[in-house]
Amino acid sequence: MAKATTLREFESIFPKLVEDILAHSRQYNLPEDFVNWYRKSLNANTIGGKCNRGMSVPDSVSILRGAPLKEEEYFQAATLGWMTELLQAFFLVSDDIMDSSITRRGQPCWYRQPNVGMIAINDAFLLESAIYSLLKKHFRSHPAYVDLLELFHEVTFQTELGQLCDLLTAPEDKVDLNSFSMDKFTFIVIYKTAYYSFYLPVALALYQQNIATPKNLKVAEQILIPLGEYFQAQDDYLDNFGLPEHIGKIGTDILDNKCSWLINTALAIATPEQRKILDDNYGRKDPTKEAEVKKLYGELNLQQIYKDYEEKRVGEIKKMIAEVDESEGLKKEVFESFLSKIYKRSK
Ligand code: GPP
Ligand code: MG
Ligand code: MG
Ligand code: MG
Repeated sequence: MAKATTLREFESIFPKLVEDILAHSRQYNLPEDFVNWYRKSLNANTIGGKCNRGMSVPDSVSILRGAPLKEEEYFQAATLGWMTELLQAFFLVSDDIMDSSITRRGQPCWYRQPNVGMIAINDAFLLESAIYSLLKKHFRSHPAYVDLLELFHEVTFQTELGQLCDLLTAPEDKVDLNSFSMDKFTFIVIYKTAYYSFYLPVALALYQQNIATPKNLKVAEQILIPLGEYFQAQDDYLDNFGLPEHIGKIGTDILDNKCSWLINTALAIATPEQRKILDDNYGRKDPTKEAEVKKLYGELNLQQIYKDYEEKRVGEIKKMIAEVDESEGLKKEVFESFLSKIYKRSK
């Protein structure tokens, strides 16, 4: 078994990348005050998470190589990992504004921090630009440079489509629980979460190793998309049942009228009386109404239903992993390692 990277090891690469990004901004004679703002935003929004996505790139690369990575190889793989974390930072800063969220990673959301406000929108764009700045600096001469560039663009587009569906199924002023369904949930989460969180890190590792054959990419997609679907069901579960001090964020899905895993599961089993409680209280910007829904979620025993769903899903995913064809250099262990990072997570 290849040795997994540690958060400390992975984080030790980031300061160097920040300096690369800032050096790019200095090429345009950006005044030093503004360079400092950019540095602050890069550090505040990219560091401090679990880095599961980012660390999965060096972890996958070392599994694919079947040997520990030399310093330079680790740096390359970790750089691709940090690019996925920058993409995530760009999405989270934006998502927290759209979801009117309060906290993220145990801190006030970036747009709620002193003197930031809507400058956060431009900061989100700058976090995205940082990806391409690093890609050019470190991968310009890699044979897969154009593929890597296209992959980031495509996955960003897919995520934006998913976010669009997430927002359009959750209008602020009109609650209609009939418009929700598990099929809609599935579509939303595949696009808003699974591609960038699961497919992207493994596809990057395959490109970096020059083994991104059409077959390997397809197999990776077939396993990682269901894995991402399961991950977002967990996120929705934790939005209500997780402890804010533990998950670092305060759930907003009920207040925000989201087409989440919990509401879809509740709708499928609610009695007519319980359905009325949901119709009257879901998606209203009112903490008392939110509490009614939370109470009902408990009464419906959604915790146990979620645990059963988790076991079933993970069983199916393990079965798919067991069938992976390793003939073109892909390894089952890439998927086993990713699954083990999220199975039964509580944050
Ligand atoms: C997670 O949804 C999805 C994203 C963070 C993608 C956002 C995409 C954009 C194009 C901005 P979520 O709102 O459930 O996440 P969280 O619970 O972390 O707020
Ligand atoms: Mg959100
Ligand atoms: Mg959201
Ligand atoms: Mg969520």
